Amino acid sequence: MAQNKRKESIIKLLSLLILAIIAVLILIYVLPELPVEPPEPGPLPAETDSIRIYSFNIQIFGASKIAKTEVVEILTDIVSGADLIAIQEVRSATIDPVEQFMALLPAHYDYVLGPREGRTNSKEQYWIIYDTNKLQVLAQETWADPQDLFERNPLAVYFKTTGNFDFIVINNHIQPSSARTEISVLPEVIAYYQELWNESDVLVMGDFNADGSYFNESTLADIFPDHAYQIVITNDFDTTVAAGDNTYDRFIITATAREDYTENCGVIRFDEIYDFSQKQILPRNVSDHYPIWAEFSLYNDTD
Ligand SMILES: [Ca+2]
Ligand SMILES: [Ca+2]
Ligand SMILES: [Ca+2]
Ligand SMILES: [Ca+2]
Repeated sequence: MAQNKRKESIIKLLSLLILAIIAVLILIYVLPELPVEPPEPGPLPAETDSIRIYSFNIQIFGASKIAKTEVVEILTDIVSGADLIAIQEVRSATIDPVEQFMALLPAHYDYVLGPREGRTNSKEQYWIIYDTNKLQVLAQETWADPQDLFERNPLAVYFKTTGNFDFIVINNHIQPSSARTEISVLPEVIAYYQELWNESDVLVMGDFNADGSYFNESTLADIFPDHAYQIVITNDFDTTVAAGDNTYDRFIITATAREDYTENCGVIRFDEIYDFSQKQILPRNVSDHYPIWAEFSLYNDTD
């Protein structure tokens, strides 16, 4: 009997020992392999192996806007969160407001400013601000618009990054009253710059006025079909500060940029990010549009 009991306790001890060894092995080999939940994607800060590209209709940027300190504080904060931001609606007879704003940004930001565009006295310029620590301009051109279809001819800029990602940005402010005509020409503009610069990745963005009474948004995918493009800012986003729900602002990429796109995108709700109850200004004094953004890997490009 006593011998049986000793046998039992030895078996128990051995089982415990084996369990302990298995537990240690699990700790050493299995746990480190378990996937860690990725952090919630948010607009800030960008990963170091990726870049955040914004588009923003800044609404009548000129001497009056640069004089509003609280507005400028929010604008510089938004722009500082971007690696590249394509801005629409610079309206100024002089370059002074642009230079004053640039002087408020960290010194490693530089910019491209397009010519004054528009058929009437009200002229607008496209403005692209970018982080020179990550990006370099290879070429730039304003679309010549041979058939005079655009109120404001799109601005195309060819960028290369510190990674292998190189791409073309096309910045647009589509005229609301001829939204369908102008948007329909964009694939032709895209194809032209793809050939000119031998670069297939094109990011087309801006205030397209592609919703509401100006444009039937359900037809956007007919102009930018899925096999050739990805509409990143889809019809369900609200890009307007006003109470209505409209996707006026758009971010569309060519198919070859899918490999570069990290699937992170969004709208920057500055009316929720900043505490306007402590300010003398309202969100609509900043702009009537929210900035939109999408994130791209610096190292996945194959073309
Ligand atoms: Ca490329
Ligand atoms: Ca919509
Ligand atoms: Ca809205
Ligand atoms: Ca690519």
